[in-house]
Amino acid sequence: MGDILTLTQKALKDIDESASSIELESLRLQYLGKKGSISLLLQSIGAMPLQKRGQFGSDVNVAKNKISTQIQEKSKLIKEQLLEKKLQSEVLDLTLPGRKHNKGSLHPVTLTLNRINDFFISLGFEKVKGDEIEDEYHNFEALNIPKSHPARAMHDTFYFPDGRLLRTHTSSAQIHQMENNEPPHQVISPGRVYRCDSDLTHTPMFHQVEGLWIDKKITFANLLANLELFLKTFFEDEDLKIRARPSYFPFTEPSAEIDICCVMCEGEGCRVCSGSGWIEVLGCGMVHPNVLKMMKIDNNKYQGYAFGLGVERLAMLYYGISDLRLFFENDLRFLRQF
Ligand code: 2NL
Repeated sequence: MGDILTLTQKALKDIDESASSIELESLRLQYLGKKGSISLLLQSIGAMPLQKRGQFGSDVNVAKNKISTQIQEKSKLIKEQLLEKKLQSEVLDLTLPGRKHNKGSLHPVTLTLNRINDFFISLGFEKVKGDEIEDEYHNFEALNIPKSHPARAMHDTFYFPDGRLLRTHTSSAQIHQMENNEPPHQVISPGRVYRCDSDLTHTPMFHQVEGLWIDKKITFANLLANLELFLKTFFEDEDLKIRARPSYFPFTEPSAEIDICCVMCEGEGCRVCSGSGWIEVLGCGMVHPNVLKMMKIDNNKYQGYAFGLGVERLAMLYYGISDLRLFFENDLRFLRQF
């Protein structure tokens, strides 16, 4: 009996002091295994007097259960401690700010194009896109630009070997519109145009919006009123002063150029307006009778206006950007501001 008590106490102490699952497993084998201390005690039962066997067997079983329970509990404890340690070493700082995603934004030229389009769409214009590759007829002839015209010279137009070309203005889209539809026509044609020209104020590709409104009663007064409202809306200035100067384009007669009172100096005269107080922003006029004839439009019944504007130029004036090249460099320090 004393042996059992001593053995049990030793076992419980060993289990208590064990520090790992491996150690604990070897203790289990040592005490409860086939050749372990408890088994040896049970085997010794055969050499005992009969009347002592019952009590002894029951005492050994009690000891066995105690040790077994203690091992299970210790095993659980060790696993819990291990998990706790792991959790502490893998700690997550939930207050750490996450990595920021950079949101994309629209290019200032796109933003400007959208604002121009939205205005004319609100007046009832429809958008026509057209192709960037055109033939000479749609880019020049149909617009009353004769073969001798300087705009057709090789240094202004990008030609393909087969005689086609990169459109030099978006009017060609409006020519297609008139060819394929009956009047009235009320369209704008925004898009890329190309000129073989590159310096501080010119890029080989730039964006244009042209407008065309042909109907039975469209007059020069409509042209001026619509463009004045456009410019006041675009520059967000109800009191914006504009003026029309007589000009010349082969495809309009009469023709005019529209100036706005300088947005930088308000007419005082500065570097932006070359001291004049005025800035040219678009060209326009009444569609030339020759163009109407080529489009098989009866010019006794129909007449209309047309205009063209450069998008980069308007974007520079609106945002106060002084260098055209910024639009084409894609420097994020510039683009992030929009
Ligand atoms: C400018 C001048 C202009 C037009 C474009 C046009 C189109 C057709 C018929 C007649 Cl289909 N005209 N477009 C008219 C006058 C001026 O553009 O300075 N653009 C940047």
